[in-house]
Amino acid sequence: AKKYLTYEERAKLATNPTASKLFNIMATKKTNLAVAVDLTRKQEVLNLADSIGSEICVLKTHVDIIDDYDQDFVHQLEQIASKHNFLIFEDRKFADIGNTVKYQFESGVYHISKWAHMVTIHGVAGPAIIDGFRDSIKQTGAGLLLLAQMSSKGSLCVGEYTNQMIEMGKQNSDAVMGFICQERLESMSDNFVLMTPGIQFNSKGDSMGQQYNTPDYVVKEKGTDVIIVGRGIYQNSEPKSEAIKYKQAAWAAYESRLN
Ligand code: 5FU
Repeated sequence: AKKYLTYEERAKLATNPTASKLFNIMATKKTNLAVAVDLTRKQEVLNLADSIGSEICVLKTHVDIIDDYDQDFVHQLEQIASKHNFLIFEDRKFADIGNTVKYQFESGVYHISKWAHMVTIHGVAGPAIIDGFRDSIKQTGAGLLLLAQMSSKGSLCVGEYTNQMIEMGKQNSDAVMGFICQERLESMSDNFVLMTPGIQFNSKGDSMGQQYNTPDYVVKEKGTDVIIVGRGIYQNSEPKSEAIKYKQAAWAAYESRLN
């Protein structure tokens, strides 16, 4: 059987500052729940963030789906994040050459590098994509999450590609805080945070390829660290009490795997 360390112990092993910070927040707040707030009006995102902020370790955004995005949105979200002690994760899925992703990260409408504690990147362009983030994250300590596996049906992030992503993470463990994945593989060392989307209690999937598992399955059986829940929470009529249910299930799964 696998030997699981506590999140406190993992915080000490982390090689990226945001990974360490996240493990500590999880341990302090006793939550390994991240919420994907895929709402399209800024006030809706902010209201939900404030209402569930005490229950989560991370709030995941797709800022490019917000119709009325502006600088004030980011400013307010940062205030809510510091009030409730959670981190902001922009799920941008950067995938281009280093020089282009540097512009996409730092410039344009969103200036993601100025406010995101972590962002996702694909490895299709090869490991030099990471060089596009280096200047910026040297200053901020932000973390990169490598997409090692995806939740959707027919995903091509499998097998040897997944192994290469893990290798890319290990070769760049100062910048890389962890992986987006569906399972803990033996080669994923304890300094990395493993985050898993595709989580819902009441559905097996949607009509566009999404596939769902339960918190208990991914954290206890598959050994990942943080569950990412979207529609299961923000589409519920009582998002706060539903968030508490996911938080409790994911935390119980974490505690039971330690024994
Ligand atoms: F990398 C991934 C992935 O493999 N699957 C995902 O679903 C990211 N996601 C994101 O998690 C996706 O873009 C949504 O923002 C979120 C899942 O939302 P749901 O409503 O819980 O399906």
